[in-house]
Amino acid sequence: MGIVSEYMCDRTHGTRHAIVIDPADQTPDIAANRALAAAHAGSSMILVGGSTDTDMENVHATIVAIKEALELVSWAASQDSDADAGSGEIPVVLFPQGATALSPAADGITFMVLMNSMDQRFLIGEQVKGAPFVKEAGIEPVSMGYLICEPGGKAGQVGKADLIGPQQTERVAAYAMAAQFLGFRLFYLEAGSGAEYPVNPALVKIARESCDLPIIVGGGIRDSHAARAASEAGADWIITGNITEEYDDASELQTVLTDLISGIA
Ligand code: 1GP
Repeated sequence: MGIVSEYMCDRTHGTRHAIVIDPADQTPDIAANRALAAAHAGSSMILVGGSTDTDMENVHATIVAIKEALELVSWAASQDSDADAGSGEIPVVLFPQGATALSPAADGITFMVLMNSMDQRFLIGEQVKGAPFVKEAGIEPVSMGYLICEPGGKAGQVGKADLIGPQQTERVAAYAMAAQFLGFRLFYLEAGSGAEYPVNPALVKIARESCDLPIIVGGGIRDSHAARAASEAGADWIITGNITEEYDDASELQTVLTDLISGIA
């Protein structure tokens, strides 16, 4: 197992938090400031990706800016024993829309199958297209079963997902088992970025009971209450995207994320 895989699959920490940065929505500098605020608030990973309008150029520039910012803070912390340490240690991982939005600067990539897509492209097409780049660049792939639940948002539409309803526990159980049997390392339950409501905690709970994989939950989580509900249902990772983009002021964002993370720690 590679370093990023080991880090993401380590279930001894309790629930951890990660932000997702969409390079289509912000400049690399703003992304870097937001990533820093998240790291200071206690986030454990930065995912970079989006459903539309990302390409090699904006993804690469964003990842380079984030990594430089985190490294600088890490270096400063190593020079000053009173400083807030640890921010430089968190991985920056690709969470791509497809094979045309990759960067060799990433620490790893969630190498995913959109399990409930009706489109061959998201089941195996993009993966085959992107594999040579991932190999050549030496980016660590972490295989992931990705399942989109209602309301699904843009990810559901773009990915042509046959969405999982909030009460479809047996369906989720079967997908979770299949994800494990297929050898995936992670299982992600997605409600869609900006979703009006997050994944039903009952679906998280049945996924937890049906496989041994780390469970990632994202989409529509905007406060500590929703984060806690997912965490208590068995989520290993809570992902937030949109709330990160609502704050231009880094210290305000840090406060909001600190509150959200305190709900799951
Ligand atoms: C990324 O869906 C998450 O997978 C992010 O969702 O933007 O709603 O936090 P939000």
